[in-house]
Amino acid sequence: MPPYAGPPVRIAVMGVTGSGKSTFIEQVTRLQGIKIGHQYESCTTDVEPFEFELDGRHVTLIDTPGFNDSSRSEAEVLTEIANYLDFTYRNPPHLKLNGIVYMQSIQDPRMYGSSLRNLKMFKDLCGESPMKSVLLTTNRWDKARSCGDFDKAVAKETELRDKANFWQPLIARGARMVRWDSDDTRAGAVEIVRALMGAAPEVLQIQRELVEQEKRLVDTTAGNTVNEEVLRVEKEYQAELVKIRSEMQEAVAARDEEVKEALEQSKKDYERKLGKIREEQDLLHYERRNETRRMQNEMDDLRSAYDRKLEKQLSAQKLDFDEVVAKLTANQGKLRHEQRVAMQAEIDKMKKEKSGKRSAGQLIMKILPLVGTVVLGAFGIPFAFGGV
Ligand SMILES: Nc1nc2c(ncn2[C@@H]2O[C@H](COP(=O)(O)OP(=O)(O)O)[C@@H](O)[C@H]2O)c(=O)[nH]1
Ligand SMILES: [Mg+2]
Repeated sequence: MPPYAGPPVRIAVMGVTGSGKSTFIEQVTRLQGIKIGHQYESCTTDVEPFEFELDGRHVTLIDTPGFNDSSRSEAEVLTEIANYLDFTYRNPPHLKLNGIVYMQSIQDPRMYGSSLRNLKMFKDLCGESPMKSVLLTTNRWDKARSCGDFDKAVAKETELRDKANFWQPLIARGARMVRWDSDDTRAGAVEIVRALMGAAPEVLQIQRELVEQEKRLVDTTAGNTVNEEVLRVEKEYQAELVKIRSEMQEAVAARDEEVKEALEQSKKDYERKLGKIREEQDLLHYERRNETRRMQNEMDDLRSAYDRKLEKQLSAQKLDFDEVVAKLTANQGKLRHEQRVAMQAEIDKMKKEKSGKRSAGQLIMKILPLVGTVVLGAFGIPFAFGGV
């Protein structure tokens, strides 16, 4: 087992499409094959984790799609992000985020509608608590310099910091603002990741809502924001259809075939758009509880089948209880503090049993989830890897 210098670190990278999230991740991780966008296409359509090692720690950077995605609706993007955050937090080992890098180009002449909307979604996803581990990161300073726009960029930075509808409320709640100055591309990006590595893992508001409160997506804060917009657009389309129908009656009365045909086409377009809106509503109203229960049950079944098989193999090995305890104790210095404490508790519990009831196999079954198979193997505990 690699002797990591601390617990694993998970950092999400968020921001509008084209802000430079994938570029940032590529720079830090030096991983090949990360899709970088050009012009207006959106490359990151899925939530995607990228793993690497930094300062002896296992770090995962999670690339996310922006809410201004050119090919997908807000409901689809939110579903994608929510599913990932839900699944990773709901299931063991209940992963949380240590921090979030929120990327913003300093070259945007002003905060566009899409930037503000994306920021609103970001606030809704995070909620109140985790702002301490948010780094509001500005990039494209290299471009600002080369275009002679550096002073303008600094003014923009001040505006982002001070304005109530930009970052000021986030900063007031503990978010920090940093520059990712691409003149020292990798070093700067690594410093940003480092600044978040010490932070304790936090649960995002959307994770609390979905997992702890078992809400449907539409009933979460972020889901509600998307749904309000979906409902507004639905109303607009329906009003258009009413208008088209009455205009059609007039065209029929006037026997104007050309106008009638154009209106027919228009009607079809709006009906298609309404169909798309319904799909978005279905996504938001989807009853997740059933699905997550089913997944949980499947995982539990798999686990107990695995446990039964393992227990059988272990008992067939007729291990000596005292010998296993001695090996575990001799090696405990290699474990993290909390693993050591939990392991000792299991040993003490088993020692309280009458000597006939003490089982090395059962003890191993208890210790296994705490430290993993590889570690037990490294401790010299005879272990059944094959066939399980
Ligand atoms: N000049 C400059 N270009 C950048 C910077 N960051 C990203 N880009 C460019 O911006 C475009 C979009 O970047 P990408 O990483 O795909 O954005 P994403 O949609 O947020 O993942 C690409 O053409 C990048 O090369 C930066 O700091 N400086
Ligand atoms: Mg991307």
